[in-house]
Amino acid sequence: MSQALIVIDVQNDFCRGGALAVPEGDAVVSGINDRMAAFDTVVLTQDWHPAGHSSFASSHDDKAPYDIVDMPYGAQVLWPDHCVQGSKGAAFHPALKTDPADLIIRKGLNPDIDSYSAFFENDHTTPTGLEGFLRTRQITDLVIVGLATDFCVNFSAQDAARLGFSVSVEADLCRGIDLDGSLDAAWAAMDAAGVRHL
Ligand code: VGL
Ligand code: ZN
Repeated sequence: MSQALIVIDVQNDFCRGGALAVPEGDAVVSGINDRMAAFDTVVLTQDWHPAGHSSFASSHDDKAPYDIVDMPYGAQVLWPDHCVQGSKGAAFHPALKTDPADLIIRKGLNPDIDSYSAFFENDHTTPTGLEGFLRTRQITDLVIVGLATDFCVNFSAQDAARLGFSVSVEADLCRGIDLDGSLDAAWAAMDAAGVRHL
């Protein structure tokens, strides 16, 4: 068995003072840094949207952040502008160790489709390429940590389990946004998909 650590979106905009700050987002950074040492393969993901991305409330008339709209690929929460390509908010948290990363995968680049998962855009079909990277390295087991538990961690973990990887999410190294019970719903959905968690 060969395992990889997948670190989801530990970026300034999801941490204190950021555009879409996750409560206690910063609290995961030092534990994630320590965890990296146990893995031969470390992957970081980076939410990386073009300005005017369709997931931003500001791109829609008469919509506010956290409203939900129907997109061709399904329901989409609208967010404050965040993780705009090249911005300080899109950069990794300054204390996150990035040197151990084998791969940095950027997602959310398509202006018309959001991408919570590290594996597929929110249409659940357009791949990011991460699956191929992991398979060509014969990786079978994934540990997933980062931000936010109920969105990008959740979607990544479910996709990984459906792709046949053995998946654990380490809850103490994740923090959630929790919109209308989304955190409990995310844990239930991950359980149903066969994701293990501590
Ligand atoms: C995320 C909302 C929008 C996340 C990214 O990293 O969980 N959430 N973009
Ligand atoms: Zn985003």
